[in-house]
Amino acid sequence: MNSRITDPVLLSRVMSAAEAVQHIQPGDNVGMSGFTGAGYPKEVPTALGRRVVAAHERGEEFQIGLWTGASTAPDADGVLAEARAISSRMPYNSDPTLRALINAGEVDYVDAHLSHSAPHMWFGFYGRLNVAVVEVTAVLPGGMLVPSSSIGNNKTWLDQADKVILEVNHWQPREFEGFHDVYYKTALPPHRVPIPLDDPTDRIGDPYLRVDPAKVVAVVETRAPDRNSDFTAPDAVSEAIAGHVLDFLRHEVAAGRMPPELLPIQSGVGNVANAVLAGLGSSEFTDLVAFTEVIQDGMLDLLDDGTLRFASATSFGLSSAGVKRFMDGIDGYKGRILLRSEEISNHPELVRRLGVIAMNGMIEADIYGHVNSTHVMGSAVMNGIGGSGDFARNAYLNFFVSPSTAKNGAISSIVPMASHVDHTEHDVHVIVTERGLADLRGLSPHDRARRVIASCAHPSYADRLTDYLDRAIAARPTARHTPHLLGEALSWHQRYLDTGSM
Ligand code: 0RQ
Repeated sequence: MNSRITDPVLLSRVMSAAEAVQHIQPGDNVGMSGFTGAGYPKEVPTALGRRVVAAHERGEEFQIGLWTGASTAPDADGVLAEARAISSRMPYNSDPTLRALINAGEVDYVDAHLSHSAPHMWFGFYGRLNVAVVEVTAVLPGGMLVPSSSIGNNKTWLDQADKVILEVNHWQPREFEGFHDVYYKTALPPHRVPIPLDDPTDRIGDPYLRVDPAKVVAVVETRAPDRNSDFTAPDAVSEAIAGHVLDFLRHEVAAGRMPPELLPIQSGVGNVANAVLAGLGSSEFTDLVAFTEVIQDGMLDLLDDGTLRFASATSFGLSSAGVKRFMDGIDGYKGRILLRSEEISNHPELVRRLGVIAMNGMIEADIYGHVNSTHVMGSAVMNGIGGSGDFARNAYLNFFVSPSTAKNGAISSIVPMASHVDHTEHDVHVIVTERGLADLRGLSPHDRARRVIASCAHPSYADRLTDYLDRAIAARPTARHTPHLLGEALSWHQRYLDTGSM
């Protein structure tokens, strides 16, 4: 008996990935596991890509709609993009090959709030899910599944799909059993009830995913690792940003607006986020908890040094060194980490009730406090909104962080008017660059604009931004609430486009 597959019926469905993908048909919507490069299927996407390429060579059309938890990896999104296998994609992508196809207009991308993706599936907003392809750590009798390094939307895909392909990954530690909390008591309006999670450490569901064995058409085995991208060491810019965030948290504690152990923290992905976490590790803060999406290396550091006592998330997003550290010390993390479905890890009701401190990256902010997290020059999507809206909109306190310039200083991250808005002036609390921090809470638009320019803009752009604001105020005697010189505002972006750099 295969030690990872102890259900005799499902053991009888073990086959190769090439055989398994015969169950996926052109035009199918396919829900795959995967979140920030963790827990995505490793064998089926490559086999599907080969099948699609062969079909295209025969002159046959073959594309699928691809839904996931969030980003996957080169051996999932990447191979399928290269095979031109994807017609539409939801709800988050960071793969560069797929990004290029989306921006070339060849793939329809639905960039959705991550907390919405599962409920909108249940509501029927996205149509039928034909096949689920889900990585698991082990298959237990009766269709009980030990999840792997992310949960994402797996519960929903397994539940809603007509057919299911399981990938059992022997690389994932068998000791994962007990690290997950899958809440099954979700209901549709008008029958919804409050989610019984009062504290980030609460366990409210089961350690297992469930699948109806009758729907499982194939089980594929693999030993391939997760993506495990490495982080770059914090540089002076990200350290300066982290320093401003930490000073501000101290200030909030001193003002009595937060307890000394802070409130549950959420941290976006990337190097700046990692630097903030590193800053927390070398600070006086202790006994923290995280209510977040992704556990990246910085959070593992905090769990290791005792700064963090508990982390609730939906996924890991570790470097290869981070994975080794986690696997070596896995028993010590049990009970201190819980992975949940993304409709729970990112749930607006929970984020609001727990009073989360949200920290996320941005592409640009405008002087009035609108934030663009997704679109370069207003047109080309970078990744997607991910969970940033789920957390920021409902947070007790949110930070948006970025270097003050991009592209070696050619672009200001502080602009007169954001070229695309993901988070509005009504939602954004604190903007941080390496220059400083602008606390926008309770300020009128003019005061916000002065503060953002003074605290966050790079010196080579600050005077021009002030000049813009002064002239906009002067030019709009009857519209001075958030005055703009519309043509000029967007010329900030046009100027860079005119250089031909994009
Ligand atoms: O592109 O590498 O080609 O030069 O954007 O920018 O500075 O490396 O920053 O990795 O933290 O990403 C907003 C994209 C920031 C990210 C964003 C270009 C820049 C570079 C990346 P190059 P940096 P980061 C949790 C929460 C939305 C989702 C989210 C993001 C590239 O934080 O995707 O928050 N957020 N999820 O050059 C032109 C500007 C630019 C710019 C940056 N003003 N103009 N290009 N860039 N600013 C995770 C999940 O939800 C899963």
